[in-house]
Amino acid sequence: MSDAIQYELKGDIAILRANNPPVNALGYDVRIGLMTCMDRAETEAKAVLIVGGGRTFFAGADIKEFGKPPREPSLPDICTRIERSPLPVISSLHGTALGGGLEIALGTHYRIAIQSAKVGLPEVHLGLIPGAGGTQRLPRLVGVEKSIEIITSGRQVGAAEALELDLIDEVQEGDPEAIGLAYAQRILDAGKGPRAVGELPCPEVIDFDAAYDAAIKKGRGQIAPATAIRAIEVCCHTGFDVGIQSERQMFTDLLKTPQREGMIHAFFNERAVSKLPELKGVEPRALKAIGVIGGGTMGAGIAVAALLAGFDVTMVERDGAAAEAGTGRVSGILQGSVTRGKLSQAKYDAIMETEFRASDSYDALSNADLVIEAAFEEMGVKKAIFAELDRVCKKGAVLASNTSYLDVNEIAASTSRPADVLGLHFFSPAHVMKLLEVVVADQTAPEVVATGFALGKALRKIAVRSGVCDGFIGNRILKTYRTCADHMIMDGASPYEIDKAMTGFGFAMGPYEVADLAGLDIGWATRKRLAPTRDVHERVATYADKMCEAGNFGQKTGKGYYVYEAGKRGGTPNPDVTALIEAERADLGITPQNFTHEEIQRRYMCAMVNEAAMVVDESIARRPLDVDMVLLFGYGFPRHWGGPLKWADMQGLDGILADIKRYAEVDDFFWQPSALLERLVAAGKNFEDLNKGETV
Ligand code: T1G
Repeated sequence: MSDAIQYELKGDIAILRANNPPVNALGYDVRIGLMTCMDRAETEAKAVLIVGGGRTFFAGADIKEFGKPPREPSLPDICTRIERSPLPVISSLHGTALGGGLEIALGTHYRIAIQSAKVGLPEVHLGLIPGAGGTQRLPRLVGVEKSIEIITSGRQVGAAEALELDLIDEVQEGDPEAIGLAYAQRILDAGKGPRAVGELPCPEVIDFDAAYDAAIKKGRGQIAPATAIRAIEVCCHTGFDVGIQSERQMFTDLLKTPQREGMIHAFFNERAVSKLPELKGVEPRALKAIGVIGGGTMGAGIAVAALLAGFDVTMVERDGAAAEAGTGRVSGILQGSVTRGKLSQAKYDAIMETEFRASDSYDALSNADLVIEAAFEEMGVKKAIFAELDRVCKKGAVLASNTSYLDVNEIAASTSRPADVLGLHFFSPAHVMKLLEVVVADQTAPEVVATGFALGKALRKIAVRSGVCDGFIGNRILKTYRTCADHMIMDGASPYEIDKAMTGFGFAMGPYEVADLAGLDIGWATRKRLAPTRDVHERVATYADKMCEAGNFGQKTGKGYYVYEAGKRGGTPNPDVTALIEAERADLGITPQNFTHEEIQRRYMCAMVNEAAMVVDESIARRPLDVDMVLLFGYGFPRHWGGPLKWADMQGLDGILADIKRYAEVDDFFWQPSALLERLVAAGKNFEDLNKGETV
């Protein structure tokens, strides 16, 4: 028998210790172990202590088992088995008692935790709801409102808050097993017996329909949070056993949904994406002192991300005034963290006094282990900077550019050490956005690539390897699906319909709301940059240039696709834009056609998938999952779809290819089917097959 649960009798107390590293997931062996050890304890002990070995209490069901045939015993049965034991059962929590882990603890009669322990029911992040009694026991302990907030947010609750909520009984410092044993002995000495949460009275009733509707609206298409509210509602109207059955039914229904498949795809691949086979055994270079060139929005954000990760940061600007301004931006961002309680004043002072400095001299970078250039997006400027870095930086220093589309090979060629050069493309705001594109140039050395990923890990980013092309992975694909949207505008759709359709798909903002936020001048500059080499067959809307020529850059000027009023969230459609679009259609002799939301979504997604397939086919992205993670963590792609290529697999690649070919009958320049997409359809394979290492 496996020792996934280790059994030890200490006096009158049977210890059931989880032994399933790394996170004591409640896989089959662990579940069998819990059942058999409970049986054994009841033959010889007077109390039971359940505790996690290693770094954490159970961190939840084994997510790898989802989608496979279920194997008894189920988690709900184990929780009920524990709760109905004639012996008092105590759980001692440390690390992260999440999902089924917390549900096991809720099935025990008493709960103690160490100060750093965290608990939670994050199932909604997997497209699920708690499926082992969480929606029935939690409300009986902490009430309905707090249960709805904890379950629909999926957030982690610290030990102190859990104590306040009566979710746990005691918080103590020390070894989880030792404090658990002492607590169990005190319970025995006090003559206390089992105390079943499931037998507590049903909690208060609230307006569940209103709560459900609010969850649907907030979920932007996600169904799990709203479903959890219905499960909690059952808890308020029926007995425990009926409630458990209803919860189980809702849980198993959600197991079958594409959203569960998409979100678990995201869960595993946000971890897998930074684990590149080519870097196995490759040691990154040591990183302690980081240089940042440029103290603008990006440079300051990068500096803050590095400072908060504990690095020593030297910022270099062109002169004293700019260095001072950059320092002001850094301190402003950090002060915001202090105000929000995310950073202590003492830590802020330490950072600003000893860990951060700004200079107007490149000589200040002579000791930097890695320098990130975040200066003006112009190749001449970059080359001059890298020539300086080549002169002053020590041997072995990694030289990185934060460029968002320029050729990193050309930048590397401006130094005598191209093997030490790579791109580190952060996303604004750099201290918030999780995505980091690690752009690998032709001569970048493997240990330099490994250093880029080590930096990403230290900054708690999702680092994705990208090859060199215009826009790398994300911006290249963005340009294509934005162009597709512009074509739909020329053909009859309005920017506002497109925004509405894509927020209906699950995006937080539509493409034109995003453009207004980022600044329309960015796209304008790109169109001007690419104009000299533009193919004559390319359809380019000129109304957007007219908006920019009039100085309408979006939120920063108060007017773009939308008109923004001071102090008001969001904007209202700008009638000038509609007039410009109609005039351009008339000039081109276009009779506008209607687009349904479904048609807008389908075309937009087909364009995204098609370009993404080309990005994979050209090895700019190593695998389809790499593209999925870029879109999830850098472009607000709805997580419940898993990413554009996971979405494509779930829709069926043959249908997507057929639609692209149909669109190509009207515009065979923009709609050129990806050769990879055609090979996959011909072979009856999909993008997930490529993620598993298959080739076509
Ligand atoms: N199942 C399987 N593998 C898991 C896992 C899990 N629950 N949690 C983590 N792993 C793997 C992970 O893929 C990685 O593998 C390694 O463990 C270390 O994880 C019935 C149905 C616990 C906070 O959602 O939030 O219970 O990449 O890198 O940063 O109601 O892992 O090394 O091969 O993330 O220290 C509910 C998910 C499940 C918790 C630790 N529980 N996990 O973070 O390490 S559903 C969760 C996490 C459920 C019941 C329902 C985090 C962590 P590899 P890591 P970490």
